Amino acid sequence: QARHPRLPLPRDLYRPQRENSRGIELGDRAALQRLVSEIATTRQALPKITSATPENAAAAVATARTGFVEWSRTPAATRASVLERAADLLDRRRARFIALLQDEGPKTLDDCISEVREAIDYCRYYAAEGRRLFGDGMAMPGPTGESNTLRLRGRGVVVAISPWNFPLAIFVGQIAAALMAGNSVVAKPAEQTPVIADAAVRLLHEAGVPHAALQLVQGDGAIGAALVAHRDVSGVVFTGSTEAARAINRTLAAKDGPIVPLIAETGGINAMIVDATALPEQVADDVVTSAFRSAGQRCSALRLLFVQDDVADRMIEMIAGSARELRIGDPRDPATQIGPVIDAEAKAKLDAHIARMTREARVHLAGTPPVDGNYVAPQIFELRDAAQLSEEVFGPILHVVRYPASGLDDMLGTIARSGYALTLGIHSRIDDTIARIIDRLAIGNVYVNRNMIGAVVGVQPFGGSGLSGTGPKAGGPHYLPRFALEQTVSINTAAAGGNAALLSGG
Ligand code: UN1
Repeated sequence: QARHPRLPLPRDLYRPQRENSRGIELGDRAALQRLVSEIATTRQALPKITSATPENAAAAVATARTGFVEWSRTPAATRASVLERAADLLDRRRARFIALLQDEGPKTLDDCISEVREAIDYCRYYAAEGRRLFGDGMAMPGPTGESNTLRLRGRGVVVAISPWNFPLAIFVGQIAAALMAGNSVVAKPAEQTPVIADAAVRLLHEAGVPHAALQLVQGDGAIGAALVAHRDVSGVVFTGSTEAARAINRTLAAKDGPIVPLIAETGGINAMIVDATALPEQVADDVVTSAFRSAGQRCSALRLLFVQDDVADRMIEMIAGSARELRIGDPRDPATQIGPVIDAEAKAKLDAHIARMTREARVHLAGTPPVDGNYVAPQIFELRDAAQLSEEVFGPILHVVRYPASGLDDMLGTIARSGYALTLGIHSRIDDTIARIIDRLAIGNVYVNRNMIGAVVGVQPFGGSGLSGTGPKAGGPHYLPRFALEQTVSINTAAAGGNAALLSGG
């Protein structure tokens, strides 16, 4: 240890504040208890939702096309007010949405509280950004005698395809952005979570989004593909698998007619690097949160942990010890920390991976899940080589690889070559090491000496590149413009009467 600097230990572990907007502090027991009672009273049986036909999908695009005309002419400030009203309604009906997220999600109470808050944050953030960007346009300084303005305006009908793992936040976030930018939207939620989507769309309509400007189309990937292939679609925003994003790209590329942009956020084999100077307690806490929270069903979750070999035994032991303590069970029980995975198919896939890893890797933690339900208990496997993990495994399964002090550059090469570039964790107390890693790896979201999930809207813009997506980052300043067309207007202001007021009130 002598070759590492001696640094003071922190008094407490750092846990990022998730409560970034109004609402329950997770530590406030009384408020939490009130919320839990309210959730119980609002709980209803989940209604059955039927899938759309391809004809329904085509009709939705046609309706959205007419809806675009009125909505795109609605002043940006009015569109922003509608989103703000939606945020207020979500806040007021938080208990109802939490019940839906617990039942259909199925998500833990902590995850539900965070998710409703994130949906609210998206509405408010895009409303605020929209007021700033879509108001009067940007005056471009130039020669006298003319005015030059760069304006943003809607593209047309945007198809929004969202995942089951954030059935409210990402669903609402995509729609809010597309609407704020002046588009009409045809939303296709994941087929696993139709009820939450249905409730969210009703709320947006109630908040003032015209029905024709927001159409909901329920169904599986084939319905999504039909929407993407429709000739009257002007943009696609997608969150889901890398494979599905590729398929969308191929469909868009093969279409006759206008070139249609794709905004995609996909998966990752997200790594965390822990060197010998890292603080073990902080590492254990952050690894457990990053790998196992939400049952590992976040695209941001940690999959591959690289630990410097001289501290690896101790680190792994501490991580396994903390993971063993996690409470796994019914997501409606407020004490539950890990709920079930999304469905039987997901569980079967994860179980098959666990069986393979049990044969091919060293087992450090092999939890046993409750028998009834789609539960997968946290697992920790040590690999000889990072190449043993070649694709994203979407569940509470952590893979560990040891690296020698001299092997940092090789390891960075391995991470870079994976082609995924979504999230990265670094635990080190050597600034040069941290800087070298950040510099070498063009990964979308880098988290230093903290956990690597739960990006906060407007604070930690989220998204990656390469196999992890196209950008721009959700919840960041460049997101809305990508949903819009740019229009440069150059006016001769020296002409009789001048035309300087032409663009006001946009
Ligand atoms: C996803 O899981 O599809 O930072 C993306 C986070 C979340 C991840 C959302 N914003 O953990």
